[in-house]
Amino acid sequence: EAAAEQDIFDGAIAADERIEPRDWMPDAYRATLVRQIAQHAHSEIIGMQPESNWITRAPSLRRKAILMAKVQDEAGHGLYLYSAAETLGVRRDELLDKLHAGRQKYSSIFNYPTLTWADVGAIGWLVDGAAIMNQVPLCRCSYGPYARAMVRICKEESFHQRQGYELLLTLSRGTPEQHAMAQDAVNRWWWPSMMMFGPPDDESTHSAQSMAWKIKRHSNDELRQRFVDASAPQAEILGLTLPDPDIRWNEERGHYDSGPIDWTEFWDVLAGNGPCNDQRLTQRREAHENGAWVREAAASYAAKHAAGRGE
Ligand code: FAQ
Repeated sequence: EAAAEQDIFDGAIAADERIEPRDWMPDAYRATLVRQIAQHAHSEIIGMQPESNWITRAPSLRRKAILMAKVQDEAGHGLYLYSAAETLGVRRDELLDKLHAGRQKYSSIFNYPTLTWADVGAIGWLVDGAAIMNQVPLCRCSYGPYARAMVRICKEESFHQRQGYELLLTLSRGTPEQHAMAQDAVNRWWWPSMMMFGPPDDESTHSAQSMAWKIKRHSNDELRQRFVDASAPQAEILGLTLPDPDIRWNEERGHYDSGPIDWTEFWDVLAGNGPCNDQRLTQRREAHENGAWVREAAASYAAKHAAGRGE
């Protein structure tokens, strides 16, 4: 019978059909989805911290309203993604406990500091730009709830990317000091954004299996190349330089070439030694503890409501 179930699953994957929560699936498929969706959800909520650092210091009411909306969108993305993970039979509080204990990862990118207002622009342009490049193909992921969650997330991410681009363009065309601030932010965020796509293909432990299961549709290096190809001409329009002297158009390949990435830095950040790892996790744990009364009140309200209906 197990063999028959495996055949049905394999057939559905081969036919590009969606796997749904009640369908039989291999344990390893379920485990890899829980791992990836949890990491993704954690990234969204940890990712609120670097930008929220600037909400109180946004330079105008308009910029402040935009930034608040963006950070709230990220909380929303976290919620859709935790819900998608729950359809695989895990509980949200278990996932949060693992994040708080440092036993589940979140994206390396959120362990870097936001030093100036221009960082908000660089995050929108580069970090959200990289996120979209990686996430649009996830709308076609073989697991239904994850794929559907990604559709709305991607629409919101593309708005985020444009607000960052517009912010940087404004700074770049501003005073020489503003231009320099924009350039400095791009210098600091470029390489960490390149690392968001994950290790090179020959060091990516999960890629081959995830691609066979159609969870991932493209390899880490393929998506990274697309990101360079999209970013190089955008940088020119912005009047800013990407901090990689090897970036140049390669007529033969039909792609931009780029220079080597410092993978030691990437693995170091994953090991917990990035500039802000401790700060991000501490702030997250504190926020969770400070929110305990809200969870208790909600649970108690739900219990009272259920009792009132005689259920
Ligand atoms: N950071 O075998 P692979 C956002 C880990 S966007 C940390 O290649 P895989 C939006 C990987 O987990 C950011 N860890 O792994 C936003 C694995 O470790 P494990 C979130 C990384 O899964 C913008 C090991 O390295 N986006 O939040 C990273 O096949 C602005 C080996 O790697 C997503 O999560 C990294 N960068 O490919 C929010 C997208 N890269 O689990 C706020 C969904 C790799 O064995 C503000 N995820 N690792 O312990 C994915 O597409 C994939 O999981 C990849 C990694 C492509 C990230």
